[in-house]
Amino acid sequence: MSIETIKIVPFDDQRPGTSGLRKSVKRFQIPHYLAAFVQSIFNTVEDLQGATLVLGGDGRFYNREAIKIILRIAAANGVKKILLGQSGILSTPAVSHLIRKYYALGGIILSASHNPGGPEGDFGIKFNTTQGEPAPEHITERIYQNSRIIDHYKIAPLQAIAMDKIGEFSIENMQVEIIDSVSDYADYMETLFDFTAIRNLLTQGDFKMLFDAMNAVTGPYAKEIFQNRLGAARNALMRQHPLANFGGCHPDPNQAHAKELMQRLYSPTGPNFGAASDGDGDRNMILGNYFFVTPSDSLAIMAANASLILGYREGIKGVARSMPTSQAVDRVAEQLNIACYETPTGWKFFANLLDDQRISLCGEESFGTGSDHIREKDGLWAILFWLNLLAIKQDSVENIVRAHWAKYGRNYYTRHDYENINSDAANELMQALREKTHYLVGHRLSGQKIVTADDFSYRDSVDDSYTEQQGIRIIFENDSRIIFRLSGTGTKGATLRVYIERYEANVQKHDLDTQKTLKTLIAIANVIAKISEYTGKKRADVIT
Ligand code: VG1
Ligand code: CO
Repeated sequence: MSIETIKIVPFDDQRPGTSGLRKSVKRFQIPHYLAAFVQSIFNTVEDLQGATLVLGGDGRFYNREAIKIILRIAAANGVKKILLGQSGILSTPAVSHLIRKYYALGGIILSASHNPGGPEGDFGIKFNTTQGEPAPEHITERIYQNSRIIDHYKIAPLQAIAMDKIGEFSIENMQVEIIDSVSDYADYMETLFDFTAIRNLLTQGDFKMLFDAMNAVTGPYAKEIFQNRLGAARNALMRQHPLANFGGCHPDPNQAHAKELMQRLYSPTGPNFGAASDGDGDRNMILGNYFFVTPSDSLAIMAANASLILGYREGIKGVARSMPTSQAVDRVAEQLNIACYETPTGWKFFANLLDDQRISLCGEESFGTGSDHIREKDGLWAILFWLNLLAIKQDSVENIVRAHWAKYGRNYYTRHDYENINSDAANELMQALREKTHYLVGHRLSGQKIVTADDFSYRDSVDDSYTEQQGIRIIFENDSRIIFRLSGTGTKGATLRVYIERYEANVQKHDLDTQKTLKTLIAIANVIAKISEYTGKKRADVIT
């Protein structure tokens, strides 16, 4: 063995955020930066010797270079086998699935998800553990503490690494198996959904779908699943070829960043169903003709209809949503008489509830939905769920959503993001709000009494772990909510997210414009948090 030990000075900025370590590509390209973090993961993880790991990424700029470095470090650290996606490509949900299917010790995912890519864009790295879930906070914190003191890493010598062909090779004593990125995942989807019913929907009659892969990782998955296995038309996919810079766009499936898809759905001759996924394939946006489904509503509708779907026929055990996600799913859980958990933002907080079989479905307002089938949110899974539902109901997306509102009421919902603001100002804004919460309860604003004002904290009911400062909540007696938190995935300055929600039971009032009907709450949010003063911005940069 000719393993080299490279001495380094540790970096001080490797604390993982909401979803792994995310930095600019430029930062990751600094000599030893990526290697130091990878070695910190390996120093932290137990049972690494002789283990199997899954490795892959969303194909963004620096994906291949990072994989070569990681393979050499893994070989030097006693890993026995790496399952590597062909050409270095694996979506986040596919990694989670592969870890579970092949009983791997864990996996490394290379992605900055919805953040832009390319030499001027972002890169990221995330470690998932044995059940396929994002490492919990006590592990990410240990990785971070290690990264602050690490003074060397071990690496196998440079060698040519061919990752484009299915097959096997070795690096020192480690075996690398290049696997098809798509087939295991696609096979698994066939066990959860009625592919025959979906195929009939897509091939008989005049139903049309359009999927926007945003030039990100889901292109090859969508081609295999929607076209090869389900018979979708040739023109059912757009931006299907993965590009290292995502065509210069934000691979974020929302109304602001999937403009062309929106335009094509908002047309009299447009498709019946539209959908998009993000950089690493874990997010989803669902559209009908002239109709946008909020992610919070999507979760609620899935929960209400789960027992119709093959993989969930036994019924669902419970549901969970992240705290800022609208309370639409809570109403479904109440009707079904199942538990509904409220967790901090980030998928890792669902993992224990899924492992302990307390919940079957979970989701976030940020276009993320998933279930106990894996331990990540899953974009294509959510889209297949909707297609399966449409095939069963033989009705439009809009009618399904409206019927849901008629039964449960509608939670009007919006999120306003103020991006790239000064970090000190953002922290001051949050601190000032935190102090205000102490005397807001009992006050009336626009006629509504505030019943809760706090900084959300969470105690995990499975392992008792505790997490604080997860967002300021202001909750009114009529269930309206204003929530403020700072993003943990951005790489430039700070991003303030303001989440606004109002419940409307009256079906006569389910056709209002979201921004207009939430206007008063939006104004209250601005005044309470002094948003314009702290951020210098008159309006949000992105409204979803
Ligand atoms: C955002 C979303 C959060 C999501 C996270 C990772 O985090 O708000 O709900 O779990 O991104 O999603 P933040 O801290 O920026 O608000 V992904 O698709 O980047 O893996
Ligand atoms: Co993502």
